[in-house]
Amino acid sequence: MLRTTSAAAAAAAPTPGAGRFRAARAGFAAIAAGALVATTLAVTASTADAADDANISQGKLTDSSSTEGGYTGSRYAVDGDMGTRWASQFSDDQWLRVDLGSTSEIDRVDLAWEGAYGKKFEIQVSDDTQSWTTIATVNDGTGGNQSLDVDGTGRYVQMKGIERGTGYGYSLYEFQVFGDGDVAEDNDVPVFDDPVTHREFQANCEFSHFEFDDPIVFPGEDGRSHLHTFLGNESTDENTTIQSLFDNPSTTCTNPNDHSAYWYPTLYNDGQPVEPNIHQTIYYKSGIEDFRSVQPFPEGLRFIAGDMMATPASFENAPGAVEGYECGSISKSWSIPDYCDPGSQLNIRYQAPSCWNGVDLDSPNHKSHMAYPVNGECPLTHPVPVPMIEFKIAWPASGDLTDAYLVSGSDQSWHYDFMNGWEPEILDALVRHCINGGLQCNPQGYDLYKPHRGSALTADFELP
Ligand SMILES: [Ca+2]
Repeated sequence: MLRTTSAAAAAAAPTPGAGRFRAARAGFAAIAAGALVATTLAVTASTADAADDANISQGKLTDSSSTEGGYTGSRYAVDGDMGTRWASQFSDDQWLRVDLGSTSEIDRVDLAWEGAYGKKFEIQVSDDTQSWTTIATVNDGTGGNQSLDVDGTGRYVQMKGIERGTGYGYSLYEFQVFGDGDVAEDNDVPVFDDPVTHREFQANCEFSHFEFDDPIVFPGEDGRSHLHTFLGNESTDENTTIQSLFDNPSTTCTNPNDHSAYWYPTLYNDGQPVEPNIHQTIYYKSGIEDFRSVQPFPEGLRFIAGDMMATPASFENAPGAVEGYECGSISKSWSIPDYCDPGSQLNIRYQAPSCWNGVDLDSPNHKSHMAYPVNGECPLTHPVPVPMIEFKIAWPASGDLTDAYLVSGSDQSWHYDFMNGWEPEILDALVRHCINGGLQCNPQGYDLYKPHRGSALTADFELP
């Protein structure tokens, strides 16, 4: 269920596929001799001991001080393609960095320079991108293909330019780090150069139905619950199970592959349930700083976000609190406003816990198998980062709301329930492309502001 890392796969049993990413020293020389028009690296057959001298930079995440322009981003220096290159702007103090994914032993760095080469530069390693150790210094480089024997350990490796060899910048066709570490699979997390402002996609769903049911808290007990408002899977009732979500896949969500059930206590106004017959936004985001490590929900995961027993103080200070209630010009209201401008919507934004304990799909209180991140990281007790759901629920409620209330109790009793019914490969594609890829995606997995990054899914919400 969990996406295995390339490290585990490569270390356990090198496969012919993994071997495609292992360019031996001889392979690199062959490329040089074959001129720079070659489009892929020569490869050697995979062998059991290849990991001692594997190319552990190819396909990994990269960063750089600058790029010269289009199609010269840092990722082109680790794409295994001698027809593509990274190029910096035209000044001395530039760097190219690769994130090996985990701390690795490094014993060689090969550089394939374009005409814009580094005369003086250093190879440095780091485990945090803050403190760097120099493991090679070149003072009289002449460009071309350079192979540097080194002895270092670190997660990040960089070429730090000191003095350029020409009036241009620094440009590398390939920057290859060899050693004992993880070898990327070609379906690993995408590499990209864009500044990251978001790491999310929207899984918007419309109102489906009201029921006095709760398949998580009162499974099998018809009419046992207070009134719930259901979004997503149209079959959800007291008998809903993970299996039934897939047996009855019809959904009000934009993406037809999202068979998940989402529900929350119904809002009443003037004694009547308020049907949220307007657009509902459900974000799937990264709740942690290292958005590249977020994994899809495991199949069958279900949980409750929020606290029915919350006090005004605990509601406001809850880790899931975002804006509280909003309407018109009112925001960060920790109770339902008494009055909202006519025509405005009543909204509430609330975030779910996004760290899973890696074991339990549910727990007795339906919460303790999940946790909120602490200081941007998942705690050791709940080490698996999964998407952070953020409900932005909207009700068509405005004007006088003095008689509006949540059926669960106080205004601070806001909570919601989730049962994962995503088609696994579709959720996986959206998480990789949009969350791991640092995008702001629509339900199709497309970032309107970064069209060059493409779309995770087709217009029919299928895999490309
Ligand atoms: Ca390249």
